[in-house]
Amino acid sequence: MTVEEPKQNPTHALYKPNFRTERYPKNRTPWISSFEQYKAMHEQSINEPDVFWRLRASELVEFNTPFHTVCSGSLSEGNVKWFEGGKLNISYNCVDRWAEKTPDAVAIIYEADQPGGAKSVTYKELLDQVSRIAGVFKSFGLEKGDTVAIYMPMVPEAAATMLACTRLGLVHNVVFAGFSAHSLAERIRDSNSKVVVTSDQGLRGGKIIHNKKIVDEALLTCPSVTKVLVFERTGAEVPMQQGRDVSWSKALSEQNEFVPPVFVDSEDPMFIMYTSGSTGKPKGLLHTTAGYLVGVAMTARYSFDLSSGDVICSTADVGWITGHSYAVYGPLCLGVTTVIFESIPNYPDGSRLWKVVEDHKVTHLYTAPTAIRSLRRLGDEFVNCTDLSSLRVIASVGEPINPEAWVWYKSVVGKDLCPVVDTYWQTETGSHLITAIPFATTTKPGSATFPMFGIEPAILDPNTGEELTGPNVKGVLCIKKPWPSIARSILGDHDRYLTTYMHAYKGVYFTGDAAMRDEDGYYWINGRVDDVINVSGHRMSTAEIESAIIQNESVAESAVVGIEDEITGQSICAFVTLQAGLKESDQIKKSIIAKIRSEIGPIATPKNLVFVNELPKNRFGKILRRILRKIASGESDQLGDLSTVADPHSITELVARVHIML
Ligand code: 6R9
Repeated sequence: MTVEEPKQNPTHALYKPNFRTERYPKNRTPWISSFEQYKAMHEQSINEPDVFWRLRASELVEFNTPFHTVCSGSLSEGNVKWFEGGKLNISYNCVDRWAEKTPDAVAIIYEADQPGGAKSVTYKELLDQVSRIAGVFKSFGLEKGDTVAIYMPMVPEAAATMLACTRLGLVHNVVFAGFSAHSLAERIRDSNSKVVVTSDQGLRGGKIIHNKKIVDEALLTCPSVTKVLVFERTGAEVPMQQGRDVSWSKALSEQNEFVPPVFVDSEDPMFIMYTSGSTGKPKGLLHTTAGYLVGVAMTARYSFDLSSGDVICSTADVGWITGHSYAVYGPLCLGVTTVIFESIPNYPDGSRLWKVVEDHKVTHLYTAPTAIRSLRRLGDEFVNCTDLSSLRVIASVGEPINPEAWVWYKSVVGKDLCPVVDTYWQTETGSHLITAIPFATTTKPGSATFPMFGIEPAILDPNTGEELTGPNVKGVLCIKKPWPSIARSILGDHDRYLTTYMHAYKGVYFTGDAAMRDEDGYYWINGRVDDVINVSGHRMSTAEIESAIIQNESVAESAVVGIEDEITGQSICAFVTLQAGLKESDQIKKSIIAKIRSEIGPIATPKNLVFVNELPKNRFGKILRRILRKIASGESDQLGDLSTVADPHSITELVARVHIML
């Protein structure tokens, strides 16, 4: 693949990087300071992957036993392996080696939910805590390969728990503490987790979340769990089940021996992360050790231009892949400081996130378009009353960022002195796929720009699977070659892994996203092509929400679609038909919504729920979501080809109905 500097294009603004005029420390140069350097490295990563990755692995990660093979296997066979023969330990790489070298450097700054409650954890202190937690895990009888579920608020202890798992070769399964007891139980059972680590309660935006209570409820259907370690976040009295539940503070204080890291094989499982696919059942993506760590460390270094002394604040919860890769493992593997932000960007007011930047002298901010859009709406005063002069790189992730939000981020937050880095990637990919390089790439607002090292994208015709080469092409986005941090499987369902990602199109990895490559070779991500809705960067499957709705006895059928939303990117719109003879009521609506919240969690609450008499279907009875999406988006005049609709009259009625309701 060759990429060229963009031509001046009147339809897009171009932002040329120049670290000498931006806020760059005088005594440093960026890791990559020109587009030529990016191009040369990218070409090497594609043409001589062995040379490129051997170098990166040796620069970024310490192996206890060196690997003999850089990469083997293929995407089409779904048997990719990286750094085989090597042995390493993740917690050693992220904690011990910095605790030895720079013990008093700050590893984590904890910004608690209530402003003013910040505290710092040095690498030395982090090592002590990780070792103690590992000691507690050993006392529970956990052994290499066992799985631990983590259902915690955004506190340093959550990161320390993940690191303690990796210290012993345990597999962690972090579940976002906003998921319901039902969703948590499903993930604990599917992963066969033996231990759950949680907190008495959580605090988010001033609201109490009853984590322990939710865990107790989930465990009623999880016989595999023998121990629950309960971190005292608020100190509230919570019921403790004798023999099963263990107090964090008590158990950790009883540990008095240092627990050394267990060196594991490069391809040993490291963690499972559940995400929504196009069917109702969430997928447990399995990531392995060396490839993941090399991938996140490499991207954290180059996509963000991170070095020791920097302070990164990634606002994503550790329950999402972004929290794993760029709040915990990437930054700590590089020995930098990471801010763990427990609250939400607008609590108690719209300047909270900016205050965090000011208070902790954050150099790198990584957040989602939905946060950028909602903070923008609150007005520039909230930004301008804070001192953001520490910021050097501002980045975005989770969904396409619209050019207006991008330009606001660049000018109002970055004062036109910081590059905006829009990073496109997925739970499955472990680390960035397409991203600007902050001091090398000329950016266009709304484009994720160019492939990261080792990534060879292809745009395919969705129907024929043929690669569309050249400029100005639009199709489905695939990746042609394996990269180190790609998920190796879906837990317990390798066939689903193969069919979803590897066999959808021949010989390539299928992302599930549509994309366009413009005349200058820039990539523009256009969103999902499958039945996945992305609300504020949270992936949810339509099928999962529909199956929660259908559990209500009054409901006959339902269809859920994602529609464009100014703030959250997409919002959920649910169409519901009731059983014959039943009349819609507020009460039914409320109970459907309550069910969705308890089955999946509050994040899956539909913004609109519309009762209709009939859903549009084709002659085989398949619901025509395409039509519902158009109607819900107010585009009833552009319904397109209706020839497949079984009963065209139903559409007229539906349109009239929806216009009254929405
Ligand atoms: C990291 C993460 C993945 C899906 C992905 C795509 C969307 C993520 C994006 C983006 C446009 C970006 N997505 N980043 N779309 N521009 N910069 O978000 O992982 O939760 O698995 O979601 O999110 O649709 O396929 P995950």
